[in-house]
Amino acid sequence: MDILPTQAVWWELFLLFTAVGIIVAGSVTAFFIYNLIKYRAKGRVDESPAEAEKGKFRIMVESSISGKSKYLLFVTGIIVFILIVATIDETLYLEFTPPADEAVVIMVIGFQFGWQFEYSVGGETIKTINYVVLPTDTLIEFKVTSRDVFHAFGIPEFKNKIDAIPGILNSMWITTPEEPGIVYNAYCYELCGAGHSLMVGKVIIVDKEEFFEAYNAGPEVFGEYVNSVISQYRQGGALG
Ligand SMILES: [Cu+2]
Repeated sequence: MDILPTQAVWWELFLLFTAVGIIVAGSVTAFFIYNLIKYRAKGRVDESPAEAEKGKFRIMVESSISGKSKYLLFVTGIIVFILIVATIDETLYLEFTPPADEAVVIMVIGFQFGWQFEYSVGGETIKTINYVVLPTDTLIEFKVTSRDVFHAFGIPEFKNKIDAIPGILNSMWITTPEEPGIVYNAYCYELCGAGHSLMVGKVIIVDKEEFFEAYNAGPEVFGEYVNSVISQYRQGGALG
C-alpha cells in the first residue's frame, strides 16, 4: 500500500509544528541571552537623565514597524503561512478517502448504546454488533451514520474519528497494521446519553489471506468466519 496511514499524517504535522516551535523558541532565547550579556550594566551608570531619555526614545523607534521589525514580521508571516498550508494539506488528505475500489467498505451504525457493523458480501449484508473483524494491511473505509441520536466514531490508535449523525453518511478511513492479532477499541466521542461510556467496539485484526478467503467464499461462509473469530476472541482464545 502506498497510502500514508492516518496516524502517520498527524505525526508528520506534529513533527513540523514541534520543529518550527523549537527553532523559534531557540532563536528568541538565544537573542534574549545575547542582549542580556551585551547590554548588561557595566560599572557605574554615568548617563545624565537627558541622555537616558534619548536612549529610551531610540528603543521605542527601533521597536516600531520599521527596519528590523519589518524583517521579523516577514519571517513570522512565512512561518505561519507554511504551517497553514501544511495543516490544510494534511487535513485534506485525511478528509478525502483514497479510492474506494481499493478499500474494504464497512457500514458503521451508532445506536444507544453500541455499534452495528455491516459488511456487504456477494450482495448480502453481514451484521455484527460491537465487534468488527478487519484484514491486516488493508485500506478500510467506514461509512458512518446513526439510527437515533448524534454519536461519533473513532479509534484512538489511528488518530481518526468522524460524526455519526442520523440521516447523514460520513466517511472515515484507516489502514490496518501488518500484524494480525491486534485488538483495538472503537469509542463514541459524542456524549449521547447515560450509556455513552459503554459504547466500546472491538476492532479485531486478522490475517488478510484468511479474511479474503472467507470473504470470497460468499456471505454464508464469511458470516460464519466472522462469528467464529469474534467468539474465539470473547472466550479469550488466540486469534488466527
Ligand atoms: Cu454514542
